[in-house]
Amino acid sequence: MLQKIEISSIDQIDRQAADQAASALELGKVVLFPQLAFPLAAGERRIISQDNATSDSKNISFNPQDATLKGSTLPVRDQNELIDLLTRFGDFAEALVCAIAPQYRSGLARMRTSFRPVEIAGRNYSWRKDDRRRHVDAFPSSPTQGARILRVFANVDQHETPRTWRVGPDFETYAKAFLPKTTRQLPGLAGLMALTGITKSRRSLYDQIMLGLHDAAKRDLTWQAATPAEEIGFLPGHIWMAYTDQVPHSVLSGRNALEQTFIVSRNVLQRPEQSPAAIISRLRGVDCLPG
Ligand SMILES: O=C(O)CCC(=O)C(=O)O
Ligand SMILES: [Fe+2]
Repeated sequence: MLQKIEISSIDQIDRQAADQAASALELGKVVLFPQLAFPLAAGERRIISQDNATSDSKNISFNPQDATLKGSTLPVRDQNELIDLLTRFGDFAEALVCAIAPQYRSGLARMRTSFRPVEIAGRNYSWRKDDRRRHVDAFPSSPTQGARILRVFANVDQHETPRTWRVGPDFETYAKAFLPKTTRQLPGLAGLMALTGITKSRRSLYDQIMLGLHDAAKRDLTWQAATPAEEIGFLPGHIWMAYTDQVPHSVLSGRNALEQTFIVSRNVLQRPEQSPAAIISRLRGVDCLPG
């Protein structure tokens, strides 16, 4: 479930490295760039090493669409520096994605950039928010209608703390285990939620099923314990990315990560037949994508 690409700068990505990375991503692997560090300036290192998040938020996030920062208790001057850092990381992540999959450029939307300062191990979460349980990503208030969730991460910890993930099994195995546990959406509810702003757009059958697959896995502690996974330790300096709507993943420990979320439209995928929507539609015997 892991594809390593040994390059030390984005410029070094040639056709072969790009193809290797893009196919691995669409086949549901985590793509790791062990030599491709995201360098920090001295002032940025200072921001990262202080106590950063408000106690009830697990992330500080920057929304590039309206330029708002959420979850930070830093003084205003440092907040501006953090916004600069997150913007620079977003630019870096976007350049990396476009270098490995130039065809994504026309279908790529840059969403939130987050800084995840707080140690994962030993915190308390509700089961639905507990990313220490394996899951595929699905956003309750932001339906994608079949577009994909691509995320780029960097471990920027200054004390050599790895960020440890567990990944697996493949999406089809995961979907077969949990599809029977997903529930139907009440008729009329999707329209009502969109109308009242509970969701930003209409929750399609695809979105409903993906949320069900997310929740059912996190609820099932027996499955969590019994299903084998591959453990990966991402070290400071590592950059990694994955279609997190496709790779079952959990994070066990680590602190100080940067993350950039992209939404990738279906029509730029190289292998749409490997996507969660195609696999779910095949297993269910119905087309789960909207019109
Ligand atoms: O913070 C991480 O390393 C991953 C957490 C996660 O599963 C998520 O943000 O969806
Ligand atoms: Fe996740």
